[in-house]
Amino acid sequence: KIPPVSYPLAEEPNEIASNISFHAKYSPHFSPFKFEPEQAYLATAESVRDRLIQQWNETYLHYHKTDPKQTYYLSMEYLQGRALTNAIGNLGIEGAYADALKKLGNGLEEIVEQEKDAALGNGGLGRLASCFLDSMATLNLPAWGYGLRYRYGLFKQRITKDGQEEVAEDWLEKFSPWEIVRHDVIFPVRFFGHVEVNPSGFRKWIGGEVVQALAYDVPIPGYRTKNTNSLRLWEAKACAQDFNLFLFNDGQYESAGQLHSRAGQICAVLYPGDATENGKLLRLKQQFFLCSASLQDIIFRFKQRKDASGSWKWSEFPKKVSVQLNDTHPTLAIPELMRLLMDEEGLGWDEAWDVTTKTIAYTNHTVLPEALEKWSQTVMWKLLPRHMEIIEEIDKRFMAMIHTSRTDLESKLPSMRILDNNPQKPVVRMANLCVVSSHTVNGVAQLHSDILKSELFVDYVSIWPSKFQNKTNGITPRRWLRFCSPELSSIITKWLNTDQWVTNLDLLAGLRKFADNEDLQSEWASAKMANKRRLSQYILHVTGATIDPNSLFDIQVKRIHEYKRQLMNILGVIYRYKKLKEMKPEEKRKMTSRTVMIGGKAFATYTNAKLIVKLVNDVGGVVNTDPDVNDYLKVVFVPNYNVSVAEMLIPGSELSQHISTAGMEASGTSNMKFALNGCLIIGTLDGANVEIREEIGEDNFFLFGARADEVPKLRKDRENGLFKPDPRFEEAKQFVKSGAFGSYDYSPLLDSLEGNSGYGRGDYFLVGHDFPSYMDAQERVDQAYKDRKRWLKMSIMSTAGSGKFSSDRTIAEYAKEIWNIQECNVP
Ligand code: DL6
Repeated sequence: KIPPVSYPLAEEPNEIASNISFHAKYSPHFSPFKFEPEQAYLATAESVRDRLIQQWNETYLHYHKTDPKQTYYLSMEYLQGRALTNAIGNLGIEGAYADALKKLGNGLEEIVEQEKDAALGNGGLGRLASCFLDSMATLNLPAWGYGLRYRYGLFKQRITKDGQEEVAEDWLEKFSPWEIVRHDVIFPVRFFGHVEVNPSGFRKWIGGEVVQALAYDVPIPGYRTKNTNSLRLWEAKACAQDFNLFLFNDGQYESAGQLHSRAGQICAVLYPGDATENGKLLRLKQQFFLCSASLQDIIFRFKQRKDASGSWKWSEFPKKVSVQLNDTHPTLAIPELMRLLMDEEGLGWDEAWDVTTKTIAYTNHTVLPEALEKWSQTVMWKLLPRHMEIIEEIDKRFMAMIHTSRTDLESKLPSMRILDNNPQKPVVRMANLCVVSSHTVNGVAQLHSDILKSELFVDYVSIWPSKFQNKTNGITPRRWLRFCSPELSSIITKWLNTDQWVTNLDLLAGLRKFADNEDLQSEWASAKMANKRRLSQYILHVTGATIDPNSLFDIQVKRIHEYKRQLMNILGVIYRYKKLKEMKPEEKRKMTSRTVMIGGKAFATYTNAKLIVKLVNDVGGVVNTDPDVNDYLKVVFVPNYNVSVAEMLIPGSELSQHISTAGMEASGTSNMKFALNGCLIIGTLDGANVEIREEIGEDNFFLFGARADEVPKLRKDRENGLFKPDPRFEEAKQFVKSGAFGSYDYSPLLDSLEGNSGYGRGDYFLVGHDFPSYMDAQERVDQAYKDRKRWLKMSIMSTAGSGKFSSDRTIAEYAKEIWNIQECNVP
């Protein structure tokens, strides 16, 4: 119990200014007497954090006292982005802080720019987790996130003459004010070792190497609510006694600190390269580290709350705890919960299995075969021998169930089993383990969930039909409209006559009836133009390219992957460039002027993705310096795409490309962010595009390409030599081959579009098949853009139809239909 403190939280600008100065003076991070933007940012952040800590403590105490059922979201990735704008926005104190900073001689905009993105994620899956945290707090749900505190997170992307270069992103270099280390929250996590059986048959995992998991908490404030939840990030460390003083004094410095250095590797980077055995082992260690630390913490809290209320039973655990696995990365939570319950708490198999399967739910985020995790049994036996015993037992019992009660499925068992015992390469199939052991499995958009039920998990559906659900993804309207586009937000508030849309996004539908209104259209156009100007400045700053805010801003930003088909985009641009070069001046003048922006990171070892980055940059280098076309076309590669870059790009966008091969993008979430910001979509019927199109109306969506159910036949046709390429496609490829964009060897990329079959060959992603309809859709875009009134109407309709895609809706569905948790308002 801390004695009462008197620390008035400032309310008005003068008090806030003095509070910021207090932090600059008494919690300085630099030499004294400096108050430059960097220091001002840290002092401001600490002043905001004081408030959050107060709400945070009250939230924790309230949850502790009322002991509601709580959800724990386990994710290897979070893309939190910057926290300051979000925190003051959610607390409703932007104005007061802006005024206070002005009094101190600083602008809020400049101060927020000082913050580095917390980039502990890779793409949509990580950002989804962060949007979910925002919604959980806003909906007053007792729900926490668990993750890892990567020192470098995902790499920083630099663009050089050779394309992408990866550099460590040191977001913690100069201290993050948004995390608080909890020295009292620390759990041991074991690796390697062996299983010992005592005389009474009890099994125990002993020996090996033990590291400590230390908690760092990040406050997650809800929008205009007192509830402030936690994101608990684990850091791995070794103890002082693990440091070998004897070896050190003997001059063997590296050996002396070996355990410390091994512990340090666990949270060094997200997705370390896994081409080597060492790399694979490290990834598995990371996954287990997250699962073990989080479950020990969850069990500790369960017992602590129960101890306060008297007697309790383990059967109550699923009534108080729900664990959501964000993809298969945290699958080891299943055998770890079984182990903790059986070996540490003394439960029998049946009781432990009952508790585990009632507690854990699994979200699938991909059907791509290479992304469905399979771990080598050899590596697993080495690192986690007790868990492998448990997994074998789950597999054995699953087979026994099929043999006794579902003999019709016996022929399917080889692919349904958790263990694939192929003697060449025995593996554990993590998705199968999740499906067998979770009470609920969900996909992330309707089409994706349908594919899970009809293809990937079809055989399990016949055993457990009600286990499978859909939860279409969503995005937080706070970060992705209210804060990143304040101008458009004010217009929406004015026309809807309420700002309640920020927490009830369905209200946006009220804009539909004004979509033709000239006043709204003109206000809308000027807000979009202000955002385009701001974006143009940014592009100039980061790339040196001058772009015209009057041109159509056409953006594709996402991880670079062949299935996302950035290659189709750039081939389309190449064709456009070639045609512009061939046109007479009067023909050119009829063309819609475009600025095409492409951004995204390519995984360090993914050769073709890196080649795409290089090609886009090379095309930009030629097009942007060609006076023949410059008034009509610019091509920019936006470097180091991350959350704060997205906050700049999306409000200024007019057209965005979501053009994956149908059936391959589970959902997509940037499509939702763009549509919410009044940006029109050119896209395939894939992932959440399908639902977006339904909501905003098919007239407001530029559709093209094959449907998911046509894809298998198209691939077969291709294998049988039945594909006839469109001349435009051939011309674009030929232009690259001719050396128009330099002499770099693009043949691996171009070759992937040739041939008849195979993943990565034979145009598996159907770029050639979809290219003509893509180009036709682009033609429709050009025509629509010429009709300003029509375009503005479509833009307003996009925003108006985006209500469904609030993560508040998604999280409310998870809470009701999967987690069975209720809101718990902090009084
Ligand atoms: O559900 C979030 C996000 C989806 O929007 C994307 O469509 C999907 O690709 C992504 N999945 C992953 C998993 N691994 N892979 N590939 O990142 O999840």
